Amino acid sequence: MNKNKLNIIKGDITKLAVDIIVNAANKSLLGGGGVDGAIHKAGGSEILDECIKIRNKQGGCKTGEAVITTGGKLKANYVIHTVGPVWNGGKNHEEELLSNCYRNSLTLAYEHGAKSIAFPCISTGIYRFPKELAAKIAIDEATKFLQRQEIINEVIFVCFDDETYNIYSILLNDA
Ligand code: AR6
Repeated sequence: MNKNKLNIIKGDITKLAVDIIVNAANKSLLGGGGVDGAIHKAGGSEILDECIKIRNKQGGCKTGEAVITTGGKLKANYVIHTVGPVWNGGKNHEEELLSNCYRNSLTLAYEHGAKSIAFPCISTGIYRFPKELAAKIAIDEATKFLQRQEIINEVIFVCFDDETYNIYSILLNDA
């Protein structure tokens, strides 16, 4: 039932025409490399301006939490910026914190009436979270969320490389 609401795409998240895309940001909210750099570059300065306002108000964003800005020049209406955990061996609540990223982002998307949302594979780049474990957490949180509401009807996992795409394909086929 929920399975066809979960989709995977290989490619660049900045190109997607969905209601909301999620950014794998850092606590400063001031941009960075990886998908964060790509989103700010494609979306333009309006996104950074709103990030700075949020930062001035609440002092950045804690790990596992999420904030929302305009999508600027992107096709997406909004960007949700969430801060994934840095993988440090797995004994520093990394799994729980990554679950929080997905759950808090989905909650914020729901509150903004989004029907579709696309996620990058949070924490699996510069922050070194193991890819398969991260994919299991992402699928698990999205599945649980989709079961308890009817506003969001499409969650897309955007995989940037073949290895990640294959991991999600196998996990979703087995689910
Ligand atoms: N579209 C989709 N996925 C992408 C794109 C893109 N355009 N570019 C990279 N990825 P990362 P993190 C994938 O490193 O590990 C930043 O500097 C990438 O292959 O972007 O959460 C922030 O400011 C990987 O699978 O994010 C933070 O300081 C995934 O996106 C830090 O990196 C996440 O990789 C966050 O590290």
